[in-house]
Amino acid sequence: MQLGILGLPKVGKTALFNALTASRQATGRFRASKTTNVGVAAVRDRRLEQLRDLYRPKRYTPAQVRFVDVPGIDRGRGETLDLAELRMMDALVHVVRAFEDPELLHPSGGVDPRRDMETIDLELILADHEVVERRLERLAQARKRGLSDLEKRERALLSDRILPALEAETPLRRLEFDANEEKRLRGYGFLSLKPMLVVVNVDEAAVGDPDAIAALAAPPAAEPGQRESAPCANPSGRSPSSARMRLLAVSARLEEDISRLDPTDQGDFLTEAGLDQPSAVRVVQAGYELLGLISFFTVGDDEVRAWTLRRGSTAVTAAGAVHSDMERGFIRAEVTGWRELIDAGSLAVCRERATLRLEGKAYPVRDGEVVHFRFNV
Ligand SMILES: Nc1nc2c(ncn2[C@@H]2O[C@H](COP(=O)(O)OP(=O)(O)OP(=O)(O)O)[C@@H](O)[C@H]2O)c(=O)[nH]1
Ligand SMILES: [Mg+2]
Repeated sequence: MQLGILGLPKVGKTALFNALTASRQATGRFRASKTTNVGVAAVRDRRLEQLRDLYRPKRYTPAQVRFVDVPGIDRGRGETLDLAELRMMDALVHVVRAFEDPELLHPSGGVDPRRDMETIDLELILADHEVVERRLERLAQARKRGLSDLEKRERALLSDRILPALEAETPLRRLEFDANEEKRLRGYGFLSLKPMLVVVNVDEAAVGDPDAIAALAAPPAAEPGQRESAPCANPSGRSPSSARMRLLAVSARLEEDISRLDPTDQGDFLTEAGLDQPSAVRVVQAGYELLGLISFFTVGDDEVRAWTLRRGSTAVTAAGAVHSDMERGFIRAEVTGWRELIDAGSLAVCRERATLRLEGKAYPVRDGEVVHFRFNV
């Protein structure tokens, strides 16, 4: 999974990046940084850690997430987002400032998370708009030679749905597309279509306080009654927008400080701050949810390892994630839950207790399952 961190200047993007990747990139109070930071973080997963402690394997391989922290942009100074980097990301992490600091001026005047969310959304919408216009121009030129059916469908999708939405300043993530349309859109790397996690960078005192971001989760008052207006997660989780947008309150600087402590001390400091998980875990979890990803595990004396899959993937797809031979020669998957395995102490005991099941190719692997593939090539 690749997550792109973006936002206005001086909102705490690099502080968050440092907390997430345990890096020490410079965070600056005075001058906006102009460098893109790239880092990889191992996904911390308590389930996998328990399996590691059970097997004590030669190799321990958690899943990895790549984070890219692009410099903040100041439109007033004619700066533009590092789009090429962001287009390759699976999802975007938009850091908005909610912390007060009289010595750190906000580029747009006062602290206003809602306004900043809209500002950045508009930035993404403009970038997408440019891409659509360019493509439609090309298709218009190609009309002389005649368009293929595929091109006609593409043009219809762009001009009937995508362009009007962008012109109404609606991020594409709020629209619903069927599987075919999604496939057709994939190549564009539309930024406003990417799932978005809004990280609200709050004061240290507000970090454990659920009310800190409650007001942001409500639909904007300016557009009441619009079906597609709710920009954020709602508790029912059913609206199309909520599926592709989440909010998380984080105190980036506090988490950056905690990430630099000795690992054995980190838990106490988190508890004191009213948190049970560090932002590194919460951000990655939100990313998995936004992207519909799950983890399954493979275990053994050689290696205990996490694998990432799209929710709903079948056992044979899971086998392919591990090795193409396993997919080709797939016979059966032996499946149990991570907790059942911890309780039993070994797969052999799981088998005796009948908590290890034999599943076929079409079995949908679930989050947290331990899978052993039987294959023959
Ligand atoms: N008070 C307070 N200050 C913070 C917080 N998070 C970040 N800062 C400070 O804000 C300043 C900017 O932080 P950065 O992480 O460099 O911000 P950035 O978004 O990466 O900035 P650019 O890359 O220059 O756009 C630094 O001095 C941070 O220490 C916070 O939660 N509270
Ligand atoms: Mg920065």
